Amino acid sequence: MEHLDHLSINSLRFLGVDAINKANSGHPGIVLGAAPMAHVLYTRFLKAFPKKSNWFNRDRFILSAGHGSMLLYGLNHLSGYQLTIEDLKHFRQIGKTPGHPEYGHTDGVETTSGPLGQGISNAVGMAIAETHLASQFNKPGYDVIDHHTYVICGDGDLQEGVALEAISLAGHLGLGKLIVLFDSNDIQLDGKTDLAFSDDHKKKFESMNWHYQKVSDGNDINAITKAIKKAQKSDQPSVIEVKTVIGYGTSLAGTSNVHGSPIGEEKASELRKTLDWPYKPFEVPEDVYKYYKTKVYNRGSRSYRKWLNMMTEYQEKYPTEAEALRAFIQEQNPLELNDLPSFEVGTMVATRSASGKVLDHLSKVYPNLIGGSADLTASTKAKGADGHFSKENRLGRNINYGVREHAMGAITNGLVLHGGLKVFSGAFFVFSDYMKPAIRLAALMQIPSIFVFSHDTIAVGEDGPTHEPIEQLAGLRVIPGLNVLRPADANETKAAWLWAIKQHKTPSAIILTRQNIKTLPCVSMETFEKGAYTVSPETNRLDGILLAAGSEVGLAIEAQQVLKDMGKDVRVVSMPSHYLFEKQDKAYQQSVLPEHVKTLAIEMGSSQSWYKYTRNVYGIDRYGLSAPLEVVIKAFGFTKEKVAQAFLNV
Ligand SMILES: Cc1ncc(C[n+]2csc(CCOP(=O)(O)OP(=O)(O)O)c2C)c(N)n1
Ligand SMILES: [Mg+2]
Repeated sequence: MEHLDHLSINSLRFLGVDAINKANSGHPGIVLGAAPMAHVLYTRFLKAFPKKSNWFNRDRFILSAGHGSMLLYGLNHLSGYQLTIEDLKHFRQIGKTPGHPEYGHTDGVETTSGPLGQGISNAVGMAIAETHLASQFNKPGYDVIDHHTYVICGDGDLQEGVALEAISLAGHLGLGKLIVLFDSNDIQLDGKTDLAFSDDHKKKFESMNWHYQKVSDGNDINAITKAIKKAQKSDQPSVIEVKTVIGYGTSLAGTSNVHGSPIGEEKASELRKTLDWPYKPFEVPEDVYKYYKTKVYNRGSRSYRKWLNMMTEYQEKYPTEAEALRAFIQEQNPLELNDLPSFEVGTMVATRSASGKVLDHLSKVYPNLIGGSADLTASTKAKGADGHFSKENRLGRNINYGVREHAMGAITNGLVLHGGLKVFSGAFFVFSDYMKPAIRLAALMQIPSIFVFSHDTIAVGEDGPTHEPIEQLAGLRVIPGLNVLRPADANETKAAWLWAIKQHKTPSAIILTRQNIKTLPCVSMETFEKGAYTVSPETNRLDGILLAAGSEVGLAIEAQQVLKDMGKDVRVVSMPSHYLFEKQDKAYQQSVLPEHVKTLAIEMGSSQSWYKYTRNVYGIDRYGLSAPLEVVIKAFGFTKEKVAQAFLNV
């Protein structure tokens, strides 16, 4: 091994060991074992310019095994990202080096990883984004979008269902520029992987249309180099299983004891002897900094400049495309509510159908809008334009996810994280449970993924309780930073989409009906954005308020009439978004929902999320029924008479 490679790899190892010791917390095992492959990747392959960490055509690198965060921080520190040695000394303290890598928090971190399986699935989204954008923009001699997506993952990542879903789809789609380095050390948290795992990785990957290679010695950097070169030539996504030793060099090597606890001062001293490392904690030989400066930073700088020059020529030769690419990257939003199709008041339209129509329109306005459903396109109407995205048609903007909801969520996030695209997914609302970890990460990362869900209540009907959401609305509404939009009709659906598509930092879940519901007068965007508003006012005297969302708004308006006939003058408030309503000032909130006015919240789902607005909730806190929807709705008492009675009973 070259002296400088050797020195660099051990720098990474000791930065990890010492930072983890100082924090008295962290995962040294993977840092010690996987440092050589990470070093090879950065110094010999990665095309990234740390000074411009958001350079659009950079290679993406995802440490899916996010518990190895100190490896990433070490690499990024050496490479010249905004990450100082002081930051490393504050590993796992409030600051730039949190326990697991956090997107938007630390320079050079491409995604938040740590929940195993998510990172590698995000990477599949990034690789889809790359091939799609390349097909939209590249011209002969001008490969303006041309980068790899690299991943380091561990045994745990590959045991997760989400990863398998994503890997299977990546193979099917032939994402040749996705290259996964698998830190295969046969150890995980609880012990040897064979406690719970006996798959044949080679057979498994090959059967999923991946290019598989094995490197039998994780310290053999030339073998790793050769394998990456070979992987780059493959049309299939590639996995390189690199056999490593967890906790390499320590007396705990090869055991799970070194997976997730600091090795301590004593063992660190022993390791210094074993690896012949005379340096103090956090001391990095100057030659290593110089080496990374030459191999990563300067090489990246040259690639970046080359790309800028290419873009200048591209701009001259293909001004329209260059302008379109700029618009993609800058996330421009040309649209207003009036630009979208309108829905006639009084017509009966399912909001999923309205959503489908709006989406078709949006696809025309936004040539960078891409997405698809998990084998439910016909039901969710969440379908992208320009045909199916496939090996043969990289221009297709409809992604067929198959029945892989969890990967769909994570891939959606990866597509968004790549940049340049607006991205949606579609599923039955009840199966949002299958996507929850990815939705949570979108919220945590503050990225504008759009999750479309249809079949929102017990009104699903015949399919019965397995398919009828109850607790899902409450569950999603408590995710911090996620805007759950439950439009009351076709026109609110339009507004919901417009809101979602204009976001830069907020993910949205748009919750839609299966059944037809009455179209209400069009709400202005300004009013909609307040999250709740009076959709049908009291006539003279405010005897009370019916507060609802989604299909129950129409029901509340009918109940308002029943109450009127009984001499009660009530207001109906539509609340499509708790999230947006919470952002309004007290004065507005109180103008819509004045205190001390009898208020009944109505929702065909868990009562849980309404108690902050009223003590009186007409909800459903049990599972549904299988029968025609009118029967189910009636059985649960969601008729205008029953709702009116419930109000009177309060
Ligand atoms: C979804 C999820 N489940 C559990 C964990 C906790 N966890 C972190 S690392 C790990 C073991 C992973 O094993 P492996 O990928 O082989 O890492 P190694 O022990 O080799 O470092 C577990 C269970 C997690 N981070 N994410
Ligand atoms: Mg392992």
